[in-house]
This record gives sequence, structure tokens and C-alpha cells, in this order.
Amino acid sequence: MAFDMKKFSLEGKTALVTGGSYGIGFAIAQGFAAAGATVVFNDINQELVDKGLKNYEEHGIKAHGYVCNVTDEDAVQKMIAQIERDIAPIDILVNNAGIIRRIPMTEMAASEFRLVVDVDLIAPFIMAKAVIPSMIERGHGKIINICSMMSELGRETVSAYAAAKGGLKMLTRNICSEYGAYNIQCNGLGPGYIETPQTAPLRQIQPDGSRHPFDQFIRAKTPAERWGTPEDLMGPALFLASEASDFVNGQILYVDGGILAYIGKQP
Ligand code: NAP
Ligand code: GCO
Repeated sequence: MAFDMKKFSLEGKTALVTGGSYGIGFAIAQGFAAAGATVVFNDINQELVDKGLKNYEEHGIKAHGYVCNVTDEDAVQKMIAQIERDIAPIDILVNNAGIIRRIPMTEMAASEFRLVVDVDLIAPFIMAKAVIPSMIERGHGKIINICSMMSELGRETVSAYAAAKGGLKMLTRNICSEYGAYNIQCNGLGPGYIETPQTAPLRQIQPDGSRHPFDQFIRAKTPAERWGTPEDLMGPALFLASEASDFVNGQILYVDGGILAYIGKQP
């Protein structure tokens, strides 16, 4: 049977990308728009939503922006209902919103640890819980959780983030297990080290003009010998959002330039 390339189309689909004003979420939403989806995004305040709307407009995309803190379950339930009234039910959810706090574990307040887990793990639970009932009613749905290298590996100062992203990998597998029978596919996308504001501190040029030691470290750990860009995630995200991946469920697709496969370049 010939493959129908229309399986990669998102025509007629409504996609919600959390924290999609810029960075990885914005790039993923751009790819969805190119495939025909109606793009909806939220961010934590009106200023960021306005910044996002301007960003989308500058890229020729008519997006819809909502102010919502994804850790607030009532606000999320209200936002999803508002989106359904304003636009349509959500066919594709990308749990992209995330934060990181780089603090040595023994110096980290439990409140900081909780905040990271709140945004990076509990919010994806809240968001998925809000969209799944309507996906069940309509007989299909796609949920993409933005995981991380830290879903598989640890490193100094990111204990809360790694715990959250490791948990997000298992939440992904559990949503697959619990709702796969309703034709809902829940997969993770695991970016490697990507050039966004979140990693800017790790790429800062040193006073002597040299690359940040962490920048040098990551280039030695990556077969592609470069950082990823948000655009590197567009194709893999589109695959997971489209009918082309209807029999892919509970998987984490790593988009890391080969980091997880590689012991690293000899210094
Ligand atoms: P980013 O530049 O920090 O953008 C994250 C977005 O999420 C921002 O718009 C942020 O808004 C928003 N956000 C944060 N907390 C929120 C909340 N409570 N409610 C609603 N929106 C919220 O991050 P990024 O680098 O694009 O990363 C996006 C996702 O990819 C995150 O889940 C991150 O963990 C993951 N990731 C990143 C990398 C990387 O190397 N960059 C690699 C692997 C995975 P504010 O600006 O107000 O915080
Ligand atoms: C860090 C980085 C990473 C990236 C990403 C890697 O401090 O190690 O921020 O955590 O954000 O998650 O996949």
C-alpha cells in the first residue's frame, strides 16, 4: 500500500503549546502551523503572550494566545473551556512550559525543588487531565511531553529538574497505558542541549573571549559537535503530532545530535 504523505498533515487540527511564546515551544508551533494546524499557546503573563503573538505574526502565523499559569488547575480548566468556545477542542497538546533551577541539592530549598516539580511534572499532569476527556469523546488525541537528557541522565545542580523530567518520562508511559485504547497517543520529545534562553547561561562567552566550559563540554559530548536549535525539533514534533505516528505510543524520541549514544570525545 502506497504511503499517503497527507498523514503528516495537521490540516483541521487545533494544537495547544504551553509556554509557546518563544524558544522550543514557539519552534514546534511554527512547524505545526506549516503543516496546517491552528496554533494556540499560553504563557504566564499578558506581556509574554503579547510578545508571542507578535513573534507568530512576524512569522506569518495567526496564533491564539491565552494567559495561564499551567500549575493552576482551575485556571487550566477555565483556559481549555475558553479555547473550546473561542476556537475548537484541543487535538494536540504539547506540554512544553518548563523551568529549571541550577542549585547544588544540599543548598536547594524544598520550596525551590517543589516549584520545579510543579511546573515540569505536575503541570503536564494537570494539562493532560484537562484535555483527555474531550479527546476520548472525539476518538483521537495527541499529547507530546517535552522531556530532556535529564529524563535519562543526572548532573550536578539539576536534581529537581532531573527528578521532574524523569517523572515526566513515566507520566508519558502511563498516559499511553491508560488512554491508548481511546486512540490517544502520548509520547515524549527529548531535546538534547538546545540554544534557547534557558541554556544561555551555559553558553556565555568568558571574559577572555573563550567558550563557556560547559559549552565546550557539550560540544565534546555531541557527535554533531554543536548545540541543537529549536528548529531541529520541528520535524520530530510534527511526526509525533501527526497521523504518521498513530501506532507510536509511550516512547521518548530523543533529538540530541547523538549525545545519549556517545561516550564523548577524548579531551
Ligand atoms: P524557555 O526558553 O525557558 O521557555 C519556557 C517557556 O515556558 C517560557 O515561555 C516560560 O515563560 C514558559 N513557562 C514557564 N513556567 C510557566 C508556567 N508556570 N505557566 C506557563 N508558562 C510557563 O525554555 P526552552 O529552552 O524553550 O524549553 C522549553 C521546554 O523544553 C522546557 O520544558 C525545557 O525543560 C525543555 N528542554 C529544554 C532544553 C534546552 O536545552 N533548551 C533541552 C531539553 C528540554 P517565562 O518566560 O515566563 O518563564
Ligand atoms: C542543564 C540544561 C539541560 C537542558 C536540557 C538537556 O542545566 O543541564 O539546562 O537540563 O535544559 O534539559 O536536555
